[in-house]
Amino acid sequence: MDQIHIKNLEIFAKHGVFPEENVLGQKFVVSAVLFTSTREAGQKDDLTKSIHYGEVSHQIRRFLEGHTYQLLETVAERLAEELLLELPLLEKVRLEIQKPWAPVGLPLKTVSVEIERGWHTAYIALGSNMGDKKAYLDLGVQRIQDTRGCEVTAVSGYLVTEPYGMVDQDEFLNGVMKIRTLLTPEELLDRLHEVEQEAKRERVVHWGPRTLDLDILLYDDLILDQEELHIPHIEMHKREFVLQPLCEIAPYVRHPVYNRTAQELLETLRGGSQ
Ligand code: PH2
Ligand code: MG
Ligand code: MG
Repeated sequence: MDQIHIKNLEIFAKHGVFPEENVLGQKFVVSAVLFTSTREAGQKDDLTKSIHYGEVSHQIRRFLEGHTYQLLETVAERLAEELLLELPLLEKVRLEIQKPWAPVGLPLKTVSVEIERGWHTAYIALGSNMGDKKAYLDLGVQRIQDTRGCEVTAVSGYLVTEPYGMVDQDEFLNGVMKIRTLLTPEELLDRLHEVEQEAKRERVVHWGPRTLDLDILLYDDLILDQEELHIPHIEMHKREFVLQPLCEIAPYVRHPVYNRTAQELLETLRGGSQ
């Protein structure tokens, strides 16, 4: 991806762990790499199609002057989040924040923290088979849309499905949503659990009746296997109630393990020749 660079922007601010740093202040030096496509702006010679590095530089200065954090890590984390939330064309940002006068008591050139943060694309399955099922799925979509650093970009239709696995329970309503998120997979999972809790979900029987179930299906093309979190969702290719709504909003999205599109997985499943 194309990059716009801001190098060694000097700002006087008051971040630090020592109280005197919060009073006296010191010099900070910020470098930013803004990842964005410059193609259209370059073709049309039109700044509104790009990111204005002058405005961003002032925004960075206002941010550092307007807050006081203990850690450079926090300055970097919060600043990256603010830039990603406020600049619609910014896909990813790399920030380095230096403190050349850090009170270390030893001669050094500088200390710094560097981070890279950006938007990710995830697909989340929604399911309910208790109470007002549609209202629970709607709640799931709304709460994720209301979450800072999450934007719902597509929602499939909801479909009524027979219970899979433990079959002696009420039929389900299922759907899939596509989101853009700044959250890590673990943070996203925690947020989904909070929303499930809000829907008063009680985890009584494994695979049993539930008011609201929110499962991460895909997160970019990440493959992750942890005790509590498997991405892609381990069963997604076996479940028509997942693949059908997924195909409605993203037939071409590719499963990174099986290297098949959602459409291909659905056809294979329906053909019964997995
Ligand atoms: N979820 C399960 C188990 N079985 N069956 C249907 N039809 N829909 C679901 O969402 C579902 C299920 C465990 O999460
Ligand atoms: Mg589930
Ligand atoms: Mg679940």
